[in-house]
Amino acid sequence: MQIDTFKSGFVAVIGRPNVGKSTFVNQMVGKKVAIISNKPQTTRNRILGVMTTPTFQIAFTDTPGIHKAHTELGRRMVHASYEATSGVDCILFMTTPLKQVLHGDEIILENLKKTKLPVFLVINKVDQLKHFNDIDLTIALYKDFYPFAGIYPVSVLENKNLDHLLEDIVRVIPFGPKYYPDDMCSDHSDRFLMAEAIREKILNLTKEEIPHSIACIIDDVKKCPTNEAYTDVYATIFVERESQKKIIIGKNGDMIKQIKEKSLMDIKKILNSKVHLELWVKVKKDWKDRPNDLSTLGYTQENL
Ligand SMILES: Nc1nc2c(ncn2[C@@H]2O[C@H](COP(=O)(O)OP(=O)(O)OP(=O)(O)O)[C@@H](O)[C@H]2O)c(=O)[nH]1
Ligand SMILES: [Mg+2]
Repeated sequence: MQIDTFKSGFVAVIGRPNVGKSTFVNQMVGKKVAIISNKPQTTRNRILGVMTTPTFQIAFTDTPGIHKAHTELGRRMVHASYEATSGVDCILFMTTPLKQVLHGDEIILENLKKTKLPVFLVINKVDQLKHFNDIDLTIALYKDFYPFAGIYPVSVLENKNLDHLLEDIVRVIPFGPKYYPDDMCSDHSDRFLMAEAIREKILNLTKEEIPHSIACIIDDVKKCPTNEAYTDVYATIFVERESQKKIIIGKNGDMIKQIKEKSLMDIKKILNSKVHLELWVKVKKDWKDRPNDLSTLGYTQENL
């Protein structure tokens, strides 16, 4: 690595929930560092996703979707997202093709007006447009609203136009050292990734208030005492109400069985081992508004 030609930098990815921020960071890193779902507020923590090539290294920070928070957890998530925009080299503001500037986007962009950093507008999901030219309207509206350093209509799912965006990110990041080792993709522990994998399965298998009401922690990870080839993983899923516990367990335990089977596939890959997974479901009433519960579940100001 030659310091005078190698480039390295930090990039925050922010935007409303569900616009595709985590999908984008995973795509850039080439590995799943953040969970994805079609439910808003999937990501709850800042997650570092490191992309390393022979000529540059970019540390992306995936962030929770910025929304009007109604709970203490929500307020902490939004705070964490704005915090992620300091100390970086550039900011990617992600939105989707729209016929007007959404109020949620207006609020984020008003906040970004304080920054002197280059802000790139990334309009994701252009694959959903009936006519590609319709994107011109979104571009015109957003351009009037904020002095973006660049505008990129992209489709992360179809890998469309991401190369242009990447080229421009590399242009704005400075020459510098490789901050992270080649094999480091994320800053989170295996326990975090496993808990998130379980939460992702629940997000994708349930609806209405359940996705927002669950939290998951890994209680223990140890070698199986009777079979060395296996790792035993013990996890607890927390819900807010007794009725939600019933839904998570499902009729004859069908739902928890599905959650377990789908989670196991990811957990085996994370640990690179055969796994016995034990899942428990517990009720922690209104945990999203109780600072002590938020700490127990890992949602502290520092952790987010
Ligand atoms: N059609 C289409 N869907 C996409 C694209 N990128 C992401 N999605 C979908 O959009 C949904 C939300 O994606 P996420 O990456 O979880 O969105 P997010 O912005 O991280 O959401 P939060 O974590 O809630 O803030 C998922 O269903 C993705 O599959 C895209 O380019 N095209
Ligand atoms: Mg996300």
